[in-house]
Amino acid sequence: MSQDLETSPPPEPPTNRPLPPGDRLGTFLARPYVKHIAIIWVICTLIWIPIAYWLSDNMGAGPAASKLMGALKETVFVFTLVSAPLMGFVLAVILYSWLGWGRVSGDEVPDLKNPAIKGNPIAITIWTIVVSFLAFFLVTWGIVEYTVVNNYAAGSDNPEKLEPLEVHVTGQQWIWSFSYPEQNGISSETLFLPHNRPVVFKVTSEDVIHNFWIVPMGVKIDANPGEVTLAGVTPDTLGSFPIRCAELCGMHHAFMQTQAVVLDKADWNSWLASMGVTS
Ligand SMILES: [Cu+2]
Repeated sequence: MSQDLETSPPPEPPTNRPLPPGDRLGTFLARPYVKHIAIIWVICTLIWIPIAYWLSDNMGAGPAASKLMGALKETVFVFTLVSAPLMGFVLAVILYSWLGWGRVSGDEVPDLKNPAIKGNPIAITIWTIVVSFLAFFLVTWGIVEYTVVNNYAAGSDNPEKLEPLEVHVTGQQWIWSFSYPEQNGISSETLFLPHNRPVVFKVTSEDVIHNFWIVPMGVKIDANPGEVTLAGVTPDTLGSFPIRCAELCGMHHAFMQTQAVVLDKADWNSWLASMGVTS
């Protein structure tokens, strides 16, 4: 028994102990799986970037129909882009764990040269600086973009400095209706808007909580019974755009949809004339 122990010492079990002092980073980088994970990391990150662009470009039912929506899409893209390396790293570790390490089985002893990177001050410092920089960048971007979006909502992107058009929006189970107090109070169940003129929506509800959402314009605000909420946008694209209710409001919530139609000056005036408003 004692002879056995002397001739064949038991193998050291797999360990998570820190690396011994010395060139810890060099030893870590020299491990074979570090190189493999790094390669998969780069590939996953590069694959994620076009996917992020596609997702941000296709959110909100087609191209942006206002500068406000353009700014929102840009922010979604930047945030996704900045998170791409982190996402790539997580995917790389998952893939390598599955395909690389997954083959260790039975009584095979795992490679003992792979203890964790615990206690490596260089790695901890790099990681802390990178994460702090990313967090600082995202907070700064968020604050600046919040101001930009609010200015757009207030009509700062209106090229001719026109007075905002006021539109009253009322949600009820399960339709939207719009009225135009400055145009003799005419009303409609399709939202007609003039091109490149800022609009202020005063939004309310007749019954339960709804949410007024002009998807490609980035306008989205609760419609509360007994309250008026405000939203604004300058539509900068001619055409017809979906409006949805974005708050579950009962049986036919999913059908609480209509259209916003953005008209050029001549068409806007003809629509007003067809409603009996003379300018
Ligand atoms: Cu609804």
